[in-house]
Amino acid sequence: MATRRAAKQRSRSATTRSAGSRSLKILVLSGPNLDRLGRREPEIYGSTTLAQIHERLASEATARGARVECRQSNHEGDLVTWIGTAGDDGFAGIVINPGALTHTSYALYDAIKGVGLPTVEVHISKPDAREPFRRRSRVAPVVFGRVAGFGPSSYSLALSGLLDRLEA
Ligand code: DHK
Repeated sequence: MATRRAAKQRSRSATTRSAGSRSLKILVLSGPNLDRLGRREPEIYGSTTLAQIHERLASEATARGARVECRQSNHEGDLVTWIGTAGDDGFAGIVINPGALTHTSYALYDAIKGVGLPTVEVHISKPDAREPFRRRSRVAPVVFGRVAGFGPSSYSLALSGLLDRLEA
């Protein structure tokens, strides 16, 4: 009896382990100045902090049987490196808010194109309705979707759309 219980237990933990390793892992990146969310221009970006956004994404991913790893850097090179190694690191897709690098970075364009993972571009605000320089996104041609203007929910909508696509 004890032996059967032990065998059942072993098989359950194997299932859990393999379900865990099967679950989709998404890389969530935020670029320059997004570490200041909650304090930075609250009339544009709101009062939610990046840590709160990350917590919400983690629970939304868990609810869908997926996982997120959330990172922020003020340095373009960090983002380029993280994107470039995302496939090798087992990520199935990327959600990225490149901050102002959206409008300038050919390096991010190349990194996203090169890694070949489905990527969603996210903005908290609606850049098209702001200064003219924000109307151009350098990464737009290499992402499969863009979400902007929903405040912190932009990240959640992007994650949801990415998981829908990966599960399809
Ligand atoms: C964030 C930034 O930091 C800006 O440079 C972009 C984006 C817009 C956002 O809305 O999340 O222009």
